[in-house]
Amino acid sequence: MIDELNALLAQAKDELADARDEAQVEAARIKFLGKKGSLSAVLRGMGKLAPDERPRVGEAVNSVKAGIEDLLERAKKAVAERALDADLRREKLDVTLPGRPQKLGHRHPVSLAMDDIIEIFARLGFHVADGPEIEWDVYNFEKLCFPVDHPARDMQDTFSLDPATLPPPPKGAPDPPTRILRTHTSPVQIRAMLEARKPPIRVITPGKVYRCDSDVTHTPMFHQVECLHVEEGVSMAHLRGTLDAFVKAFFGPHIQTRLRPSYFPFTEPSAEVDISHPLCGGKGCKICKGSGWMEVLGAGMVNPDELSGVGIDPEKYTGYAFGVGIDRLAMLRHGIDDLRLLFDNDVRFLQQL
Ligand code: 2U9
Repeated sequence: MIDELNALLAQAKDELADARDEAQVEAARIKFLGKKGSLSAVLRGMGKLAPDERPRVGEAVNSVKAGIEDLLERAKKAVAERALDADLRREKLDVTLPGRPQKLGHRHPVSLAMDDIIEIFARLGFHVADGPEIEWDVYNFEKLCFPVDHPARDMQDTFSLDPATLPPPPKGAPDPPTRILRTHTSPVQIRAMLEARKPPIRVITPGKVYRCDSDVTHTPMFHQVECLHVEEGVSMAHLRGTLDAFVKAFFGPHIQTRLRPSYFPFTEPSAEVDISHPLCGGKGCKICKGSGWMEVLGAGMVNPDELSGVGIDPEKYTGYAFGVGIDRLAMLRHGIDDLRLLFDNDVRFLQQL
């Protein structure tokens, strides 16, 4: 019987040496140590032994059982180590490989244009003023000499707000006061003049403005910058010089400007300002309809009634002002033909710029 037990141990040793996975180890455990396994079969035969043989065989059974348990434990460990080795080989990382390039974002073309404009005017001695986007009708229209029946005052053209939610109105506001989304940044110029009181005033007002309009060339919100210079002796010549310096700094030294007579309630005289088309170099193309020129700005001498409206003597001081859509400047710079592309936030489009 002892030989039988030793043979069992030897057989377990051989089989477990070849075990390739946990399932084979488990199968060997059931085969040798299970209830219906080989060792149990040997134990069942012990009843037939002479009583004096039993202790020796019992000891041998225990020793073989411990031996097989030890073999099973080692086989389990070996299988686990081999599996780990295989995993590590499969998932091997080459830490010397270069990393995957990360896509970096960048500033929006309108923000870039706005930053450039602020920098250009800072070099010309202008400071930046900021104001509320929700504005009083009196600052947006009245103080800028808009007649009461001007179409811009119509609800079709301007976004109005509920007067019940208003904070206290400014001095001189009509009754009941009307609050709107500013349609231009000119009210910031009015506020700047009221605050500065005394010229010289050189200020630019970049920011968001709102109009009820939406098509290929108009969005309900767009960005504008206005420039205002009030001082003794300021003339149209200063306006032209400043415009020219700005356009050349923004688009390049080869860009020409020309003024055409126009009308705005807030300036007199007023002009529309064209620049030689940056994309065709002034030669004429489809976009500029063959003319070589693009209209980009509005400008003029500040209406004297506005100066007196903010307590500045129009007999002593004069001023020029101009306004330009920043989105339009960014479009011209990048050759974009649909304003709405700037606001769709399609990263594939923005990445090309
Ligand atoms: C004060 C007095 C005058 C600002 C001006 C324009 C002409 C003008 C448009 C250009 C494109 C608006 O964004 S746009 O649609 N602007 O044509 N703006 S003069 O004149 C002022 C401003 C403030 C006190």
